[in-house]
This record gives sequence, C-alpha cells and structure tokens, in this order.
Amino acid sequence: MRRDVAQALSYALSRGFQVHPDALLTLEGIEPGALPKIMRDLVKEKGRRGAHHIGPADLDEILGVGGDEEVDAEFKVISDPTGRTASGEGAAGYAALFKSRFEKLRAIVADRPEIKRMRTIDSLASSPPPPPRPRGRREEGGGKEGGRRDGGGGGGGRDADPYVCGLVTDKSADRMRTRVTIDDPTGSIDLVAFDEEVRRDADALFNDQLVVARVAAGRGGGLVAREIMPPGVADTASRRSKTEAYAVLLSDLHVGSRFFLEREFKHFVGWLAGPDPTARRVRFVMLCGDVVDGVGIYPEQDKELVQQTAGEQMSKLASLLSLVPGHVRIFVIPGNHDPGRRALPQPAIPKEVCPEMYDMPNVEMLGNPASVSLNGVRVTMFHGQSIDDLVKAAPGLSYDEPAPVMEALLKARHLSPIYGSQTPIAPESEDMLVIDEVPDILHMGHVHRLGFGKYRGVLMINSGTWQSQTPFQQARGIQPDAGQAVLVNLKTLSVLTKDCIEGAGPEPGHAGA
Ligand code: D5M
Ligand code: FE
Ligand code: ZN
Repeated sequence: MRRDVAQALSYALSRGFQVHPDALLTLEGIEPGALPKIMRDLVKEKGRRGAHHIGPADLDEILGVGGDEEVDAEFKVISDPTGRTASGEGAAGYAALFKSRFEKLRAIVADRPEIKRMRTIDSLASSPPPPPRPRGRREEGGGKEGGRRDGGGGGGGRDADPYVCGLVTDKSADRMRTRVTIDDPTGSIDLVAFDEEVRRDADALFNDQLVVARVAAGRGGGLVAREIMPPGVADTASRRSKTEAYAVLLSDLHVGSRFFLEREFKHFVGWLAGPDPTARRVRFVMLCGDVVDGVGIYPEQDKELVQQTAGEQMSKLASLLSLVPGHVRIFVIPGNHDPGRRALPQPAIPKEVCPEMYDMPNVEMLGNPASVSLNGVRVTMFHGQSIDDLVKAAPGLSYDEPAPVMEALLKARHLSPIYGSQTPIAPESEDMLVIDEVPDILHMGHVHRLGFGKYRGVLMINSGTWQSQTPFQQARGIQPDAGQAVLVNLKTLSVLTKDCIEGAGPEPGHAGA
C-alpha cells in the first residue's frame, strides 16, 4: 500500500471510522498530494451525519464521480462477427472467402473517380489493349521498356489505358522487372513492372491482397503495369464527439500470467474512479484482446500462470473490471491468448467461460475484429495477429514500430491479408476482415508496443500491454511498453498516455517504499 494511503487510512481509523476494502482502490487512485484533505473532509462530513463507515459510494460523492452529465456516452456496435460466422469446408470454403474478399474490395476501388475502364482478367486476355505505337529507335530495340513514364508509349496514355484488379497470388523480381500475378473470378494474369516507381509499389504488395493496376500491352504480348495501387483510403474528415468524452485504449492485459501487472492495473482503475478531471470524462474502455493469458497457448505455459484455468483468469478479469465505475462502458474483444475460436474472425469470448463478464451491465463482449461508434466516432478494434505475417513478409516493417504496419493494413483495406502464414483464417463465406468502412480510430494490440500514427485522417493506435517482459519476449528481444494507458479525447482525437508504472510507485517491500 502507498504510504500516503496508509496514513489517510490510519487517520480515519484513529477517528473511529471503518473503511470498506473497495474504497481502498479509489484512495490508491487519488493523487498523493490531494489525499489528506479529501480524507479530512470525508471524516468531517460523515461525522456530521453520524455515520462512521466509509465506503466507495462516499468517495464517489466527495469526488463528484458520475455527475458529469454533460459528457455524452452514446455507443453503437457497428460490426461484430459474433453469431455471424458460418465457415465453409476445405477448398470450396476458401474459394468462397476469396470471392467475397475480391467482390468487397473491387466495389471499394470501383468507387475511385480515376478508374473508368475496369476490365476483367479474361477480357484483357482475350482482347488485350492495342500494342504500343513505335516512338523511336531506342525504344524499338531490345524491349527496353524500363524508364517509360506514365502516359508514354502506345495506346493513348493514362486516359485510354484500361484498369484491372485482382488478388495477388505471386510476386517475383529480378534486376529488370517485377512480376505480379493476380487473380479475379474470371482468371489469372501476369503484370510486369519496369518503371522504378511502379516496381516499388509492386514490392509493397502482400500476397492475397487486392491490387488495381493501369495496364498497357507489352512488347512480348504480356501486360505492362503502368501504375500499381492498393485500394487505399480516401482522405476524409473524421467524425468527432460533440462533448469532450474520453476513451481509454488498453490491450494485452494477460490476466492470469505471472507477469500481469496487477498492481499497476489496479492503480489505473483507481485513477479512473478518482477525482482527476480527465478520469471524470472517461466514458469508454476498449480492451483489444489477449485480455487473459489463456492455457496451453505455448509450451510449459502453466509454469508462468497464477490462475491455471481460463475460467479463473476470466473471473479475475471480471473482478478487476468491476472496479471500473459503472458509468464507463467496457468493450472486450478476444486475441490469440483468449478462450474461444482461434481462427479469424473470432466470435466474442464465450459466455460459458466467463458468465460474470456477461452479467456486468456495462460490459460489451464483442468479436475480433469489431467496430463500434463512440459518440459518433468510429473505432475499429482488431487484436493484430496479422502483424506477425506482415513483419515477416516486408523487410521494412518491424515489431518495434506497429504504426507503419497498421498503415499497410489500411492501405490494403484488409486486417489480415496474407493467407497461409501464421495467422489462422477461417473459410467464412463473407470476408469480415475487409476494412469496408474506414474508421476514425484503428485500435490494435498484440505486439506489446505502443504505437501512434495518422494515415489519411485515421488515428492509428497500438495500445501496448499490461504484462511485463516474459522469458519468451526476452529471448526474442521484444522490449514491451507495459503499464501505459492510452486515452483519446473523442472531441479532438488528441491522445494522452498515463504511465502507471511510475504512478503505482515502487514495489511494496522495496527499499524506500
Ligand atoms: O504476443 C506477444 C509478442 O510476441 C508480440 O510482440 C508478438 C510476438 N509473437 C507472438 N507469437 C510469435 C511468433 N510465433 N513469432 C514471433 N513473434 C511472436 P502474444 O500474442 O501476446 O503472445
Ligand atoms: Fe499479447
Ligand atoms: Zn497477441
């Protein structure tokens, strides 16, 4: 216990008051300097009323908790895979998934104003664009298409070139060219890029993502890509809350793990229930998966667990969340450590394993991914396992900096584009991992690192972890950002972090504690 909390307690006790254990947590959340006066006022006021028992409600009253009616707290669940999963079987199941992925993403790119003549792959193969007009000796000789600029060469340039889109099935590069094989429901075709800029865009593509290309006939009868684009995001003004409500973004609590930072988490919850003016404006808490450590997730995990069953871990989580003020709405999605289905999209953590969570009136159990609207601000939550696949596939991306990985997902308009790598993906007849609607905030976790960025008006946040470095992470050189709560002002979309490692003070029993 913090020394000033102990002092405040003994002050109350010395005046004949009893303090309920649930009130202690609130006391822990109060800034040290403010505590003596708050306790004196409380003792005076309660004494005046002839009551000698201090409970959480008394603290709420003196701190003015729950009285901020001018802060809106409206929410709507916009999308949630729970109850909508309908996996197919085997090859036919995956064919349906990829057809859905293609159709959804084609509809997105077809909306782009510059794309006028979208052709199917079979129509391009059977009636290709006209061959390039000869432009001069140098270009005629030796198939030297490298260095050709946009609009140059035959067929009439940018305005006349057809577009084609498909899912990337293969990519290869040599010194001269990059070849991208794409598929649509009508067939498969190779696109070849020579131009340096176009090759760079081709290199940035992930397998199984959708790509649009502006194409022209190549010399050898193939198709040259003159422009290569992922679906991308149109720059739109983001929606804002009318009142200054805050959302707290948290991820990867790993409750049940020996490394779960329980003291720091309780400090945060105490702060949330306390008098801090920002805390008083918090209306939403978003938990982005790996809420518990789970069981049997990695070899010999039991040696690193405090609670040995998922049920006990979830009960522990429920008891911690019960300390969050009731006017704060809590949204929970699963990650790869949580009980329930492993393959994406994941339905909500099942009720059987955590009846307490389902009984809490302020908790919404959602699937992964899920989108919600908070006072009109659209938030997409996705745990982020696909970050493993993207970091593996792209040399420029790393675990240390999650924001560029999140940007790559937004560009691909898909939360887990690469199929057949580490992230298990279920053969759903609808691809619910497509980013149909661009959110105002994309919230992810999984990498246990804080990351912030903005891409075309979308605020990207990876909210770190509440688990200290595990032996596995130490072996891999993963240095987690632990015990940092991320707060977003929904009126301005500005971001704050609250450091609960420092806030919780030194370990009890430490020198100087
Ligand atoms: O992931 C915790 C951290 O460990 C996160 O940075 C991802 C990383 N991680 C998890 N699994 C793997 C594999 N298979 N390879 C490489 N890195 C990995 P968590 O989901 O909490 O276990
Ligand atoms: Fe995790
Ligand atoms: Zn994870």
